[in-house]
Amino acid sequence: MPLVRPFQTSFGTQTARDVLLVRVLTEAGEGWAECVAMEHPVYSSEYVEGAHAVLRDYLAPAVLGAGAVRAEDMAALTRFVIGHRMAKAALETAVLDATTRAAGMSFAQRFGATASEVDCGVSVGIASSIPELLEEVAGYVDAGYRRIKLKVKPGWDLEPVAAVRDLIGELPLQVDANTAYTADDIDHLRELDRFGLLLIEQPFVEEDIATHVRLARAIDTPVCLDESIVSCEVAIDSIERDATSVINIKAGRVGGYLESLRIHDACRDRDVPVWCGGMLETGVGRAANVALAALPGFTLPGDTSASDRYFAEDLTEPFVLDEGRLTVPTGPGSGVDVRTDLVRAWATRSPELVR
Ligand code: NPQ
Ligand code: MG
Repeated sequence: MPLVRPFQTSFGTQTARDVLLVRVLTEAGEGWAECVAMEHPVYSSEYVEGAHAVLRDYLAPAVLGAGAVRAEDMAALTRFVIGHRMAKAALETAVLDATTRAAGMSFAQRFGATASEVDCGVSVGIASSIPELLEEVAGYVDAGYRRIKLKVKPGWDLEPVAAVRDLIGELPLQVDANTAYTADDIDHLRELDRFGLLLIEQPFVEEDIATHVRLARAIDTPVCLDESIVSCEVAIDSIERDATSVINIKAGRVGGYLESLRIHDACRDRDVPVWCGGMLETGVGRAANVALAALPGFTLPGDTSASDRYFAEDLTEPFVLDEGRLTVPTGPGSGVDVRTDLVRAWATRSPELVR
């Protein structure tokens, strides 16, 4: 799916989203989900072709061979496959969609959501100049977004952050480095303290918890881990080591929404705020994210932007911003219907059936 504008991060520029959809057919009915793996393994080790292969050759056969299956059983059934959490998340979410739909229960109800709408932020890519960045940010402020997140990297940090802070006044602002910095940059990153940021997201490589601890000690701005948090256990460990004081929850990265609920609960027990990350989901994945973001521990606006932030036309009815918020779907399952005519028309390959 073409993006409405190129999205540049410290790991590259995306102009389109290659979306792997999973549909499960069960005795109780069908369920849909979206795999958040990117086309290339440049954000995480997972990527579309790899996720497709591991779903086809390992995950789907294991689940199909297990007889009656609930979403709650799937983590154990697929534990023999190491990693591949985005692929596992997609399969589990499709089953969760089928089973909750059949039960007439919404994702929001299943997750224990307490809000009927969620505050939305927007993630803003690296621009080719400061004036272009300001023009893009001004558009999002006009649209009503309640928090701005700037992608940063060495050479694109203090100047754009200063300019945007000037433009938006007190509006909440945060930055995301997607692992672009090293320990040598700690003194430089401390200069971000003067902009009153909500947080700095994932400055160092995902395996390097120790350098995040060092930065957290040196800087007033809260440090928030994204890529590093691949499970509830890692989340708890990172919190206990004071590497992170805020957590970005992305269901794909941690293996699904059920693991996301565990992370939410563990963070709540420890008074650590969480927010819902985004992976340029279509309406299929966005619906589930909005339900998750409606849980009480999600006290910061998420990257749960409106459909038109990324796509001119969405695979479901579009999510539309209303006073900087999105409405939590209330229908059964994810609460959205996949426009199968569009999926067929835009498909880059024919569906593959595993039975
Ligand atoms: C993040 N997301 O928080 C990610 C990174 C990201 C909204 O900033 C295609 C698919 C392109 C997933 C670009 C946001 C992507 C992507 C960036 C995820 O780190
Ligand atoms: Mg991030």
